[in-house]
Amino acid sequence: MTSDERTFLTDPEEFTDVSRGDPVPHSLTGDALVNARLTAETWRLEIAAESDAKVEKPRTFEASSAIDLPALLELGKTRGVKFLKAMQCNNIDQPLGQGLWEGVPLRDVLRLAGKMSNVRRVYYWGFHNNQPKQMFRSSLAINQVLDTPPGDLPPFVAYRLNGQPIPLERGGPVRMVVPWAHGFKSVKWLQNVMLTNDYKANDTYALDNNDPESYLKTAAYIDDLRPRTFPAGKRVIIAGTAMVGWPGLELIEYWLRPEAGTHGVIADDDPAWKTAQWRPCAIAPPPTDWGGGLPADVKPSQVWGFGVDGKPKEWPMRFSIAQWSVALEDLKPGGYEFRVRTVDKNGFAQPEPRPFRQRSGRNAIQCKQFIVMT
Ligand SMILES: Nc1nc2c(c(=O)[nH]1)N[C@H]1C(S)=C(S)[C@@H](COP(=O)(O)O)O[C@H]1N2
Ligand SMILES: [Mo]
Repeated sequence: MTSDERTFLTDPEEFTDVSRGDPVPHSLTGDALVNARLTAETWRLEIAAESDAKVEKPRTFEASSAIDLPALLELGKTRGVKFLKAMQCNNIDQPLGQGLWEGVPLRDVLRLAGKMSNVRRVYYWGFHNNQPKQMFRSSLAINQVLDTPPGDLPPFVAYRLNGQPIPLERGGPVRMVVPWAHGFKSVKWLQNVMLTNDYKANDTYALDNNDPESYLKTAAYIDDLRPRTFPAGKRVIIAGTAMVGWPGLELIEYWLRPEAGTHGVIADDDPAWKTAQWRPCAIAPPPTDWGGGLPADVKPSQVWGFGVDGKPKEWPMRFSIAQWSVALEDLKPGGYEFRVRTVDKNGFAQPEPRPFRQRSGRNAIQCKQFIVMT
């Protein structure tokens, strides 16, 4: 997707899908879908406890006491939250899509199971068949579920995306949304919550050398250049996205240099990094008409991060996508290398402060090459 095609909220159908399984759960139909409890009528959420953790009123499939969708929606009337979040996989460059997610904080849902004790972590997973390839679990420390820093949002159990029921492909009827985290914490087709006294993460993603706690990184990504050859004397426009992660976003900068014949690769210790001239990119302003950007029945002031005046408190907003662009004028004929980086609110320029290439969020500085013709 390029910046011309990208809308502020991504059509749920247009998200990049990375779901596991064969067949993927969202390909089920008819009775198989009903048996999987993946329709609005059959969906249930189990809350139980294991390994010395206790819960007063377990809500289980077996005892027909699991929570159903009407109960969740009822809770949403008083406890509901609305949140703009970009889904960002920690192993894929561009964000997968951005949505307005609505749901109920997990801590309020847990109250439906009464008192709990001896709990250190919360494990959760969604519908899966018995193939190990389809299993997908995640977990949170109990304090991440119960406490929230002022001005932030807790993990929540989501049932609406862009004002509509969450489609099956996006993990509906009900999906977990962990505001600060990469996509793998936001488990789709959520059906099980297990309170545990275990202190270890059980995340499926950890098995593949991923950091199971990796908070969203702030990082910029460049849209594919189509074409990659430009006529001389014509302005060259380059655009892309930046993920505004846990440390916020201060600015986005680009560095343009003549092609150096290394196919756009610069070693980490190359002195060129030290003399690079970084210049600011333009960041797209908030949509002027939020009424057009948000579902009809949602007022901006009801959404996390907006003030009572209906304006975003900071821009770009944390956990969403910033769109940037650069207009390059009067370029001499030749080959060029174009790079872009973010600087976060702590003053760290990408790929700092966590330069690890993968497994805790992709944030290597990207390079796109192009040619200006004679
Ligand atoms: N049940 C389940 N939930 C899942 C996954 C999965 O394979 N199964 N993939 C996760 C990963 S790795 C990511 S990045 C996001 C992607 O969300 P999306 O498909 O809505 O774009 O879903 C997460 N939730
Ligand atoms: Mo992912």
